[in-house]
Amino acid sequence: MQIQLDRLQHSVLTLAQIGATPEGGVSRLALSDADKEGRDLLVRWMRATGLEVTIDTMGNIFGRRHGTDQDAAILLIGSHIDSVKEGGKFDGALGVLSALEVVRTLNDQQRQTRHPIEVVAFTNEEGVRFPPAMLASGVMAGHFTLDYAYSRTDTQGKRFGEELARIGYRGSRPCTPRHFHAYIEMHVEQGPVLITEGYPIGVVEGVLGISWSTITILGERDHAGPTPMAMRHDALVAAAQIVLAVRNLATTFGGDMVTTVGTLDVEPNMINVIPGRVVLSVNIRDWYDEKIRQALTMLKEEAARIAKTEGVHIEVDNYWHIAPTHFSPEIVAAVERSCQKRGCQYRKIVSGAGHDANYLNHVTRTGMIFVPSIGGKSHCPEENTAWEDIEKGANVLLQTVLDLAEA
Ligand code: HGY
Ligand code: MN
Ligand code: MN
Repeated sequence: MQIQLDRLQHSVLTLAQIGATPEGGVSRLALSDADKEGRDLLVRWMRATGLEVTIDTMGNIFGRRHGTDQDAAILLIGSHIDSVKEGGKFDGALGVLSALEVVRTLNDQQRQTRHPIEVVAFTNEEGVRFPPAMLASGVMAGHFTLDYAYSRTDTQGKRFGEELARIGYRGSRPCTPRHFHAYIEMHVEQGPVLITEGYPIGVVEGVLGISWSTITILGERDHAGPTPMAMRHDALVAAAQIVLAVRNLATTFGGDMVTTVGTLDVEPNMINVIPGRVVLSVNIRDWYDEKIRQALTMLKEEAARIAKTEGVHIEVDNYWHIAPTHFSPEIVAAVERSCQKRGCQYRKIVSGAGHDANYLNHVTRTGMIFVPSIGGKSHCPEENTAWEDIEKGANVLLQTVLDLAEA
């Protein structure tokens, strides 16, 4: 039994038209009009595939295919369809649409499974409009309350709960764990390992731990002309030292550690005014939780030193932390067996990118299947994966479903 690549390709390219950017990427920020349009299309496709669609209180979309044993645990397969701004057409969408393609293939072959199968699209995996990331899977895993999630606001002050209702996806089903058998997520690697080493499949063993912080620097806004240098409390000069300190954490700790300042807002951001306030984001990731915590402590100490030297006030708000994820050895083995059955070359791999699978791993046995990213690129319009690799990945997902759902 093989998936139908042309059908999967058509679905991916059709969804990619929604929020398409001129450079060939997609902007489908969570709960935006483009996200709603993508959701509506997915729900239409699910219904056309004979799936029973339900929406939960976080807007997660579930398409259910009944099994022969209604009491059997649910095999959950999927990912997310929200994107970063000007992201790629495969991040998230490929996992949801490959899961749908698996169900379409089972339908074509009239194959029944003992376990029910549900295709899922999780809300706000990216967390770029409403931080933190993986918010909806995090609510399901009990790591965030519904109130916390609904209260998250974007830079325009719009609240998550209201935006979810506005797009018509504030469902009634509680966003809580159900009787799940396992969760499998197919995803592009978003890094350079598989493409460099020439493997079409990555059997994912886990995900780096992630820590997100906001650093606010309060200096003194003043005239850029008559203010002598010795009198200045320049928030941006302090911020610049923080940015370098963040990068140097990775150099100091080495190993898998990656550190990023992705956003930096300067106020009032005018050529003739000494910046009075700067807000920047800090993203620290590593395979060892202790190293993440040590890095954060080191950064806070560095910030205190910079604050003193520059005569500014610095606040570090570490608002999100998810420990490194180790996926279920049973599911990792099931994915590995599928590769062997399908004759696919693979290598074990750890994910540097966060996924809803991080939180599902707290709810049920979880595993992931990676396919290569050309040039290792992602979260940008250049994100791309060869269709023959996508075909292999989707067939490994199909095989894993046949085995776990007991076709
Ligand atoms: O940030 C991440 O790793 C994910 O893409 N949200
Ligand atoms: Mn993703
Ligand atoms: Mn992403």
